Amino acid sequence: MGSGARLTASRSAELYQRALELMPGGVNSPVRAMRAIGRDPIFVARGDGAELVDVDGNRYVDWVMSWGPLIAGHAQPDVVTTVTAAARAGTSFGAPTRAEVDLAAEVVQRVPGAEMVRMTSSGTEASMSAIRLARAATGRDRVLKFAGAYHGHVDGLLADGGSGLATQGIPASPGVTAAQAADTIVVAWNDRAGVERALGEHEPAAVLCEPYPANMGLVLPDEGFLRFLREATTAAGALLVFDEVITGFRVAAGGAQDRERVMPDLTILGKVIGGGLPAAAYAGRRDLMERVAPAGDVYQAGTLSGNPLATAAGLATLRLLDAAAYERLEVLSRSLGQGLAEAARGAGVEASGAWTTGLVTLFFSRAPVRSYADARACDLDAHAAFCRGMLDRGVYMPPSQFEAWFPSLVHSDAHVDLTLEAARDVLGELA
Ligand code: HOZ
Repeated sequence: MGSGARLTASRSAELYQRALELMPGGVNSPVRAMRAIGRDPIFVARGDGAELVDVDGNRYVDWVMSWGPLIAGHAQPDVVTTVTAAARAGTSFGAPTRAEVDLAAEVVQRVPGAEMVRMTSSGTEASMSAIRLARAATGRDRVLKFAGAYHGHVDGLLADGGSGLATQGIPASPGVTAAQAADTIVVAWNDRAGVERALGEHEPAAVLCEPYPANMGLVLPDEGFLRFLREATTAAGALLVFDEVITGFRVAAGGAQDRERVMPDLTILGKVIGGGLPAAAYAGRRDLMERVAPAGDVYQAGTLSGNPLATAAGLATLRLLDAAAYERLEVLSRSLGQGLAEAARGAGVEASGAWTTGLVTLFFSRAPVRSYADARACDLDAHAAFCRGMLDRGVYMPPSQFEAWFPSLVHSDAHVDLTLEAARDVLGELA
């Protein structure tokens, strides 16, 4: 690690060649591939706090942090100890455990809109299940989502999706039926008139949004937009569903709904709730959640839901997230977000920064980014060159303009300084 270092990659290259023969694109999730920045993926050997070591022995400051779960860092000692103890007691039972009750209680205590919780293994499952519940509760089929938002790879929610779909330029995936596509209404983020129109024309079961969209880069809501969504959905008889897979327990103890004081009917959670192991959940109003089987008739299930290792990791992580932790995360995120924007300005590169507690993006666009269309208009070649240069200097940032950086509690001021020094260097070359 260190500014100016050039990396070796022979073991990564060798593994990638083998992987290409065995797995589509050589990876198990497209966002890992690094095709959008014109290079091969880096194979990781281990994580250490806020740093990654690859199979060639190169060390990086990690700003991806497994795409969000690792708010407490790689191999955090409390998490490792708790998970190890849980594993010794058995890795899965298919029967209820005390840890599930404890984790559900933590969620209900922290997340304002969560009166009851159902755990799943992935955010995709949680999104799919929340939508099923919204449809059952309202007797309506359609769902309104926003362009550039990503809610996992649920068939009907892939339209105009952010994250890997945006990175690969896939506007609508083959394999989604016409009926599923027809039930999805897509509106531009921050477009009040578009939402009003769609609510009137389509009578959706739910408006589904990431309250702070972070799968097209971080695109914060305009002032009052979330409150507008709350009022407009109530008036239209639709549910408001917040996908807080990324923002949950990250931007504040109770997620974006806590920060913005806007209460959704249902909330989708993931990433931090599993502390780096596979766990997610959906939660919400008691009257809605009691429709879920076996309390009610809306079926949803999972062999590994509430898995003892994942619940142990989630609980250990949540217990580290006190008020001081969020203060630290805010200061760190501001230093990084503002520092990157200043570095771009200093180098004369057209860029605009976006940041909130625990999330940062540098858009290669002169104008502030308010929508997916704005994000797509960024200079993607410049972003790719920036990213390659940062990797060469030991900074592992998201290899896509359509993803956010994930500051954590274990990033130090020195990590930020090293990152900004590398950024000034690379941006200077780009200019
Ligand atoms: N949702 C994550 C970032 N946008 C990435 C998960 C994945 O697709 O692998």
